[in-house]
Amino acid sequence: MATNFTFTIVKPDAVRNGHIGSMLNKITESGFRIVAMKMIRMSRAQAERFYAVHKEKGFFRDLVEFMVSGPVVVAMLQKENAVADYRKLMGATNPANAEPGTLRAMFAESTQNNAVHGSDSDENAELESSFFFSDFDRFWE
Ligand code: IDP
Ligand code: MG
Repeated sequence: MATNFTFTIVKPDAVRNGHIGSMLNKITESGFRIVAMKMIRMSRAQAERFYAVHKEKGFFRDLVEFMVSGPVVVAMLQKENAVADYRKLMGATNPANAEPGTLRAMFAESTQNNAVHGSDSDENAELESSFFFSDFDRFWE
């Protein structure tokens, strides 16, 4: 695919705390175009598969419980250098270490309940996007 994009999740804590609008505003103001989006509640099987890379970690069980604890917003974001720029916009995994003005500094509750997911590579951006969206759901420019 010629276009540059990343995949994001507004996590259950941020949805519960009423931050969907503010976060999407910050994301679009930062130059990302929303090219696919929907609100869903992940099943346990989906959450386990999505975070399979972390299944040996001590926090895996709690992370899955958290991700199925309420609805989330999943979206694809298009921008030059999307993956790296979005990781920068998210801030550090632990919001206490996140730069001021980043999504996690502004909206996260804790290391686990950290408001937002963003892909860590172009390959994972495509894998994660295809997990939730078909080609027909993607509104490329
Ligand atoms: P990332 O989301 O910044 O890429 P990862 O290391 O890929 O961070 O971890 C995935 C998710 O697992 C984090 O966003 C966070 O919700 C959760 N997590 C990561 N490390 C911990 C931890 O030490 N304790 C509890 N939850 C964690
Ligand atoms: Mg990660």
